[in-house]
Amino acid sequence: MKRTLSGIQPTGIIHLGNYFGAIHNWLPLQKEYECFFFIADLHALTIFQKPEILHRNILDLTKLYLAVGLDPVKNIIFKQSAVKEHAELGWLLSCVTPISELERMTQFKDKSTQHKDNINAGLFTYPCLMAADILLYDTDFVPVGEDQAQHVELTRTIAKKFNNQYGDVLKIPEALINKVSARLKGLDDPEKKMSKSAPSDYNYIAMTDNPDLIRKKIKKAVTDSGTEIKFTPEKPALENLITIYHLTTGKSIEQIEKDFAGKGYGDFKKELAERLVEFLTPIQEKYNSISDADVEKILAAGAEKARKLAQAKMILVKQTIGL
Ligand code: ATP
Ligand code: LTN
Repeated sequence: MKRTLSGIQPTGIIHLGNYFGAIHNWLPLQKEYECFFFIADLHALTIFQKPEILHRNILDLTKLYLAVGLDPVKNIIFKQSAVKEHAELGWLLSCVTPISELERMTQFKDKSTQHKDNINAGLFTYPCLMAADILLYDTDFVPVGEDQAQHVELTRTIAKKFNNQYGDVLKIPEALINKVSARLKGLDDPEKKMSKSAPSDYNYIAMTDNPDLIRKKIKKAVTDSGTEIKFTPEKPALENLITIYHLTTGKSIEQIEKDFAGKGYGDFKKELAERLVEFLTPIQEKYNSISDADVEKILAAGAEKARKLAQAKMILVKQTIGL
């Protein structure tokens, strides 16, 4: 059976961009593949995290994985830091990764501009650890949003280089990117991606936002000039909102344009907010019904399964390189 693997950093509340860009695309994969979904807590440390908040975020992100329908029995759901082979392989891979490749990474450039006071070595070698996450499990497919495509590409480069140097031990993975949801934009700025670390809460709809807040945020979302509900790059803000409507309801873009023919932005936004409330309410109910103890148990069981596979792979890798 082919394998897929993906992870998200527990750095705050997950928003619609994370959901549709990543997790939503994981759901159908559960039927077809052996899936690994993990919490990238080691990666989160590349930006300073308050310990008690990090711990809470790890539990909450796992809860969200479960609430949206990732099955902990069928899939391996775990925390990266619980399987020490990730860090171990990360080191080995850093020894074949050219600095010049790491310097090209847009995420490194963005994050080191955003966090000028903490440009640490981990932020720079982040892609080596991400490559280890992927290569440790002989992953075939990596479902991510567009912003992670460059890291998956570098993973392929690192794996090929390693294989050239030592022999064929690492499987070359492929990114899976859903074109429609690859990059949702900020509600307050359609030029930038929707982001957890945006300066304003009005940039995103969090998966845990309550109905009133969702209505308020959609009402405040920037719109373009004109009044017609039309999906066009000339109206980037509206294009983003129509994409969210499409992803939330499953309605085609053409159908949405038809449904709102002759209506204005106000009507459209009101409807969009209600559809989002309908979509998020059952997820939030499920989320609130899961206890921390349940989450801890699931993470422990997942780590145990992941660890077995990771240990076997590391034995092979270490033998190959003469350790
Ligand atoms: P931060 O703002 O802290 O960088 P983030 O919101 O970009 O965080 P990540 O944890 O880096 O979130 O990403 C988790 C997953 O969500 C990744 O697969 C990423 O590609 C995807 N993703 C993040 N933002 C978006 C977005 N705006 N549109 C589509 N996918 C996204
Ligand atoms: N870099 C990713 C998180 C991540 C990941 C991975 C995704 C860490 N390791 C391995 C896919 C596969 C992010 O910021 N979302």
